Amino acid sequence: MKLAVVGATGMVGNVMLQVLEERNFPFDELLLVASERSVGKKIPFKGKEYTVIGLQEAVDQKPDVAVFSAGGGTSLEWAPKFAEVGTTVVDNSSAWRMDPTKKLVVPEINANVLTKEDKIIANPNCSTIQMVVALAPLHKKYGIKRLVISTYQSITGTGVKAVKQLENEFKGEKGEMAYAYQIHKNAIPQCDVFEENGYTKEEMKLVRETKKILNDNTIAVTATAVRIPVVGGHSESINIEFNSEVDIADIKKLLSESPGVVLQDNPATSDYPMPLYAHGKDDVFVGRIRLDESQPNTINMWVVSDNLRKGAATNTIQIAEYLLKNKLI
Ligand code: A2P
Ligand code: 11C
Repeated sequence: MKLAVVGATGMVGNVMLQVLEERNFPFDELLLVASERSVGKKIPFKGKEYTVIGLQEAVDQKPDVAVFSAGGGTSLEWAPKFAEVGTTVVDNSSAWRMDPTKKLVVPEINANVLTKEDKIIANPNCSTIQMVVALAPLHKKYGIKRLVISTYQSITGTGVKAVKQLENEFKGEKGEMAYAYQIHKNAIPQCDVFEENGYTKEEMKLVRETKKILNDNTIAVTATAVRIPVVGGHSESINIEFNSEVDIADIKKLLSESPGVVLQDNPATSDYPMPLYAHGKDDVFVGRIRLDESQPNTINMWVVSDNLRKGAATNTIQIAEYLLKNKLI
């Protein structure tokens, strides 16, 4: 088994390496790949030192699996080149997600759609992954009619530049800006760029990807995505209207038994999910589950997860693990 990590020097690539190590992902050979700027750089992994190589050199080595987190442009250009030499690519960028010929996978929900013929597999957007992990078991039992989502997103979703911006602002120093505005002591109601309909790309990812993963175009989805000065993970307030009457105790039971979900919901002890505690963990934390008293068949809940983990690196590696376990590569 030859494994390539494309974007190994990046923020998500770095977490991918941590996750590979923690989960003892099996491989015989590891290729660490980045841009020409990083070729020759040394990266330690499991007590060994690896030299970063470029994309063409990696394709020439025909890895069995390549996990990608090197931006949409790199994926669009290079994933097909890897696929052509027989590599199965699991891609964390937005490049292939809505391509009808590509599968968009969250292992807890729909890994069973994967076959040996899938050579480019898309990993969903972070805010979508954590939400659908919590929604899928509820949709299966009660049928979701409509979702109203508000997100509170970590600056790590924007990358290193945003983390530096917050650090600088915190210290009162000037530096390069990742956002158009100060993020320290602020909330910016814009994640990614605006589309023509007045919604941001991040908001439309929540709308489109949710329907594709849950394989149900009848679900109505509307979202507001907000960036806040937090580093540990994304938080989401989700209002869920179901097709039938729901029982809060049963919803809590369903979630407590769902893979990848940790129920953290006890108002009496002020127990609820928070990004400070989700940071560095692979689970999706759910709490504040309560009936929406303003209309029938509707609940509110609060979902938190580390966007670099389950929202990116962990989900990608879990897809690769599924492929191996089911002999699809
Ligand atoms: P590099 O470090 O050489 O620029 P982040 O999202 O944290 O910015 O990381 C992006 C990752 O994708 C990095 O590993 C980066 O490598 C890599 N990358 C960016 N552009 C390219 C490219 N054109 N070819 C290969 N890797 C790229
Ligand atoms: C954010 N969701 O937090 C983004 C980051 O489509 O994979 C990842 C962008 C993507 O702003």
